[in-house]
Amino acid sequence: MRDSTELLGRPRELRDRYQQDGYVLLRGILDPVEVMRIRGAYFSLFPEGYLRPGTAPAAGVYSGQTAPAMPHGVAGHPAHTFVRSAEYARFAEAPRLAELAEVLLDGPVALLPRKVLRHFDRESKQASRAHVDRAYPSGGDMVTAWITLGDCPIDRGGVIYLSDSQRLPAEAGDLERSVTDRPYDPRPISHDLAWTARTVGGRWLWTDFRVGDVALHCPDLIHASLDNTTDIARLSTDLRFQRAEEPVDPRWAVPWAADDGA
Ligand SMILES: O=C(O)CCC(=O)C(=O)O
Repeated sequence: MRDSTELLGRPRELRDRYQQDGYVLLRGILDPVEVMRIRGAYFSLFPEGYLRPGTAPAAGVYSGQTAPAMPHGVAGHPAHTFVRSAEYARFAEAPRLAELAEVLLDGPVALLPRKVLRHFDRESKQASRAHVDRAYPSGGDMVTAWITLGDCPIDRGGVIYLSDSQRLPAEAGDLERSVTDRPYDPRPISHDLAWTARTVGGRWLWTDFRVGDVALHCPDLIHASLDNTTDIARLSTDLRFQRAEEPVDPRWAVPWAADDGA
């Protein structure tokens, strides 16, 4: 990924870069101590045994056990609880993030209440399929902030972007959805990322994310995430901002649950 941190403080150039690339990667814009505090608060919610004994919650070192019993993000799972906490709300509502979204969307923005928390450990054998956020309606023009909650080097499975895919005609993704492990779901393009790049064109762009970094992408940029092949849990949040004057899709006006179907 191209690093656009040098454009902070030059709003017009940052917006131009976002429009050109479909994303901007900004290094070190959040306080690492605060981000690690949030990471620690989340992992503190897990039952004893989930984290490796003797390690701090903020380290998020997976013990190899598969607790908790319920799937990620459904009622009763720590992610479901955490996205409803005042602590997480304060983090998500940081003025720094909304200010950046205002620069990219060129006007006042609103943070959508449906804020997603993604946690993948090695055992989950899960990552995000290639998709565009436009396929998950939330209203009009919007920008997604992908925030790593802790370091996320490539082997921990961060977000990746398919270069220039935001320029594809809207129908391109629909036409190509022939290789998918979710044939009943028209939203993901494919679980096969190599096939997606070969078919749609472009290169997958990646980076080693460090705590404090944020990537912001437009709703038409194809993105996915990689497998976590390490013992350290990967944790991130997706925050979506849209122009303040636009109506909010009711599905995005309520807190996220992994099984809400939105
Ligand atoms: O963090 C990831 O794996 C990507 C999540 C994502 O793109 C989404 O929730 O729309």
